[in-house]
Amino acid sequence: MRKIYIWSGIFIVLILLVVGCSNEEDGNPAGPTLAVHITEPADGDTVSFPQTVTAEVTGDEIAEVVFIAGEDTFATLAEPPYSAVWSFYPDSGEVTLKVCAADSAGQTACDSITIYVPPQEFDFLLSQIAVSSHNVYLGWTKFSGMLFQEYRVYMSTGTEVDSTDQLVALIEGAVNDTNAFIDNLSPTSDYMFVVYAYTITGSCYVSNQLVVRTESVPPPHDDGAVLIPIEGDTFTMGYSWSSGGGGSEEYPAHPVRIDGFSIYKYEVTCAQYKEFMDAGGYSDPEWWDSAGWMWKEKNGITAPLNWNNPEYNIGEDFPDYPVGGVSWYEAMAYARFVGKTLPTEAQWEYAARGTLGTDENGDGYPEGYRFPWGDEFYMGGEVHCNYLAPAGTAYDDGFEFSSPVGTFENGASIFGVMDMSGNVAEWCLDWFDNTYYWDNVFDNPTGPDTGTEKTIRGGHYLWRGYEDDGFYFRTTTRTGKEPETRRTFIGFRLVENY
Ligand SMILES: [Ca+2]
Ligand SMILES: [Ca+2]
Repeated sequence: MRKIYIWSGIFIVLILLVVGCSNEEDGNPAGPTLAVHITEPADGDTVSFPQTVTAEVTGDEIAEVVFIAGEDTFATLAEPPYSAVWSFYPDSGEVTLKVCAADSAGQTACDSITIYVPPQEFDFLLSQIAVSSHNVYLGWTKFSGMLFQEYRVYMSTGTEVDSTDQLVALIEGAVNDTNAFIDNLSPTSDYMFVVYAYTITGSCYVSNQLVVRTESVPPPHDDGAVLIPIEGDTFTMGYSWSSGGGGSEEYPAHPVRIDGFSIYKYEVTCAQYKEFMDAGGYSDPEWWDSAGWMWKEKNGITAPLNWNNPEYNIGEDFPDYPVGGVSWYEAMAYARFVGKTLPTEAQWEYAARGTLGTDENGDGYPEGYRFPWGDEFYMGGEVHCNYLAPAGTAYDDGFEFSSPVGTFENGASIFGVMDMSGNVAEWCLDWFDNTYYWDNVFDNPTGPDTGTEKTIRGGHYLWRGYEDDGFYFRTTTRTGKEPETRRTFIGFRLVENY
């Protein structure tokens, strides 16, 4: 009997406790206790990637659920379903997989399991995508299941290659870049390459050793261009005219000595450029430098901007028109294709302004012309170049966009070079620097050693000139654009140096 009394007493106490809890809930609902249970994968499982991790989370007002593998948080979810994809391989071995939840009251709960990551194998294959006489474009396996933080490409001229050899490419923090362009190689030579790939946890994978034989140097292509020889001389470069103003980047006028060279009479035409395209110019690394090739690859460039777009005068239907829509890289690739180069800014300016006129700034050398054809934009009341002017007026040149090269015969420079002002603006070889003239480089200046923009000269068909007497079409006008810039109104011509 006594035992019965005792149990009855405990029973009564329990009922009181439960009732007491119920009363509290009415005033401040706390809901079910926060709890986390990982349902996929199971404790002890061997996982594969990508691996889906799922958890059951119970509780009230769950604020966030965090998924952690080892030290790495790979997902944070605010709402159910609490399921996340663990994408990247960690190092092989046992890994603690943890899911933690927090509610709005600040309570937390976690569940953790131990899973096994098997050793990962992938075919880390290094191969040659393209090769020329002086460079090679390499590519290797892209393995999206593993997070790489660094690729290192080593090169050797021996029979083995490893990480003690010359490091020729270092790709950091860019897990998606699995290419390298190695330049400055010798023709018809054997090179051996290997790639070391480092994961974010420091593991290293090593590719196969790849032997590459560079090609022989191909002969330059003959594009049939008319070249005008220009004798070496000293001329005034930059701005010094007392009237008409000028940009500060044109100051100061200074004497410059130029060696003799030949320059294209016309801007490079669409017909000429098509020969480069038809010869596989865009897929042959022979004609490209590293920056240009990687820019082209990254952007999938296979033709000039608006090539064969009937709204612009660029493409197969416009053989006699200047090619536009080319970056500085494409202009340089074409130049190498024909064994020539872009003019230096000094060569360009000399071919445009010449050595006639007075010595206005007293440096002992004539000023040359303000425009290729003379000192007045509308000399003789005529239009001398393709620029932008209202249609149907006396200023109109008759072309909305570009015009066939050499259309404006009265616009020739004293050397007979055509379209130096107007039609398409023209890339030059030099980096652009608006204070470069203050360096007063006298002998064959080639511009600053580095920069962010390449020099562009001559003005183009979308620049106006009728309101300001052709201010932007003067032979001294300078501007610059990043080498990757492509505009339908920017083209180029070339020079041959002796
Ligand atoms: Ca025009
Ligand atoms: Ca031009």
